[in-house]
Amino acid sequence: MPPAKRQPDQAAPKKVSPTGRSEREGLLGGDPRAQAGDHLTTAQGLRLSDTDHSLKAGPRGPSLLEDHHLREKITHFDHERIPERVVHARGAAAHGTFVAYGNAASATKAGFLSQKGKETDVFVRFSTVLGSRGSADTVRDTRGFAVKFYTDEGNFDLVGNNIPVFFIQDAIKFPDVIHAGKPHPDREIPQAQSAHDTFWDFVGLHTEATHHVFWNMSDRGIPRSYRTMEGFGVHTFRLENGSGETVLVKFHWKPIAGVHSLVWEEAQIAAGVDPDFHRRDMADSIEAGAPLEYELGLQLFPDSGEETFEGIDLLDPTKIVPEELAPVQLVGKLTLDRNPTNYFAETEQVAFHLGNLVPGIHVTNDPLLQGRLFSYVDTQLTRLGGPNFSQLPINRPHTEVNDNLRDGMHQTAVHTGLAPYLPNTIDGGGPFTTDGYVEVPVLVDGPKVRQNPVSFDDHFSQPALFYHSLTAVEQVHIAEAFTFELGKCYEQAIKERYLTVLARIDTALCETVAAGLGLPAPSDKPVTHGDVSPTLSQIVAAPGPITGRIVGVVAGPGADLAGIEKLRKPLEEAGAVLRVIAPQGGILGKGKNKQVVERTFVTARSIEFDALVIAAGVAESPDAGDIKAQIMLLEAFRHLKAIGAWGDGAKVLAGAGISGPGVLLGDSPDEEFATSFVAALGLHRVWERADSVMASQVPPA
Ligand code: HDE
Repeated sequence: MPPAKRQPDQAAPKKVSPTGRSEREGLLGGDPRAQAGDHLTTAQGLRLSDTDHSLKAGPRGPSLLEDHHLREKITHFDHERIPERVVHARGAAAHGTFVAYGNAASATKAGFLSQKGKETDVFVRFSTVLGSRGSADTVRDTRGFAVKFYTDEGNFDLVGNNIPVFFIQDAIKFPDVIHAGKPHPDREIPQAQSAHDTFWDFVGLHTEATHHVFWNMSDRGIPRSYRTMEGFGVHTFRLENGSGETVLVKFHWKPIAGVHSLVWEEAQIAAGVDPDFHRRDMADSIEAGAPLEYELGLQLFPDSGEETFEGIDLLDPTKIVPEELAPVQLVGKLTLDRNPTNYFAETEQVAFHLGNLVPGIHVTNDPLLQGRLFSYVDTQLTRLGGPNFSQLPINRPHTEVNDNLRDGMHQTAVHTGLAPYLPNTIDGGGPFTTDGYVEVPVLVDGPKVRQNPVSFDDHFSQPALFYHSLTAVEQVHIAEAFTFELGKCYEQAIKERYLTVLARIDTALCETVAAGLGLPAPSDKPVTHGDVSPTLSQIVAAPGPITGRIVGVVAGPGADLAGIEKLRKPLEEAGAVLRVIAPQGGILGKGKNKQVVERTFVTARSIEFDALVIAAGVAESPDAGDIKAQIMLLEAFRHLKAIGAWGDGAKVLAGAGISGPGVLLGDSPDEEFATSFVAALGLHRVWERADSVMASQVPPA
């Protein structure tokens, strides 16, 4: 039975787009973007002849209240802002497609996952958690990784993070952890940071946060780009296949470009030099035709009733299941290849909700997940101003909606019929509830208590597993991060208390941080996990893809422009971008080797390049020793980036005192030079250099 029809005596608003385009023009139902017409009009479509002067009583005279254009323009402007998200306010998004490999059918009947080759539209919003909308991208924080799948069976939202565990086990603690992490209520500082007293006060007292704290203090807290971040659904979900069999699951996003991070000093510099570092990287690379790519992976566990796997409580969101115990099975690919057209309409107004589920995917009793099922719709009511946010273009399902929900602020649907209630006879008895979503009839039984399962009391074994699974250089970064963050606290007792937490994880780590703080290291027996999970380390032995990586070539008048052109080819073929840096802007040379200067010594900073190369021919230039260029090279060296030079470019490096591992020299930018450069970039950093030049510390002697 189709939805109730409009009666012959009824009219409805004429079908026009929000900007007045009519169906007759063939535009409605097509592209919903864009203003209509070339003339400036009021919101009512009245053409205007002047928008620069208010209506006044004479050229010098007071403005007149009757100036409807002035009032409309200012009034609308006054209301342009909506409340920012209470968490994850700073974000950037992209459109894309998810394609299923077809191997998930035995686990789930969800069509978008189970049908081989099935393509589903997606919108993905990445974010930081703590900062305000205008805060910097590269702060140390967890990143949101929220995916809206517009499936044929309704929207499915996978609202995850780039860290697989959470600070708290129960949703009721969310306001506490966020109040502790947000700026202090008196002076509203510091912005977008966890390096302050209230955060460390809370996590020192509330030790179930320890595992998440360790991930945040690791390199995961400062990703290189959204392209190089993993994503996690965090909670355990339940899948159901076509035969009604169920299995428990943890969702993973695996970036094709590998998992890579910034180093701390780089992140700090970027926060000032380019606060839009991550969103710019994503938008630029999509524009340049280098989409962001990830594979969706499932870790499956038998749904045997206990909701544990190898002794790990699957309902505890502070625990992972190491991939060595339950491999991640890849079931589809996500490609983000289109930038939004309008930040506010799409990225700001998108509304995710954990309860947006489709048949074949179900929630579990994880108490963190359960509270989230309430929070996301609730928060949109304030943020998006009423209950009709699902009608906003970015939130609309790409399937039929017949929901019996009516009226409310900003209602844009013109519903027909008389009976938005069930049961009814008046509208033919519909809409009907056959073939719909059915919850798995899991038995719910137990006394009414405010308690956690006993297994939730283990706060330390998994942080120990995480820490001991990392390489030495990654462990050093963790020690430096704790020393920095606790060093920014004023209260001595808070630092001392956190050292007692570190003492439970690793004695040497605790001693290093204590020494950095100038405090005695408490002695306690660390917990022993006794195992490691090598997949937790980000450092790879073999070079990975270099798509989206940026190589800066230092040039200038007299530089070997043909050489630059020669190097550009293999780098671009591998998906990297080459940018020419010179003392001044403009164009170098002419003809086929002509080079456009994209950055000057004034506008360039090391942090925007993954590697630097000095072209032959610049060594003799008076600008070769420019202090800004030297700082750029020294920073890149300190940040363990590949650095190269051909011909007399080597003299510039020698002049800056740069030599050692990962400094690649050649006579010309020939194939061998390019190959070694691509390989060095593929390893992300020159980790061998870390021993002699600790990334966030002193410059080389
Ligand atoms: Fe969220 N979270 N969250 N969260 N969350 C929000 O919803 C909340 C949690 C996550 O790009 C809010 O629409 C509670 C875990 C992401 O628009 C709010 C709890 C994970 C985003 C909210 C959690 C997340 C949000 C704020 C504890 C990872 C950004 C604005 C039970 C698995 C989505 C909004 C976007 C946003 C509540 C915990 C991820 C207030 C109560 C765990 C990626 O509803």
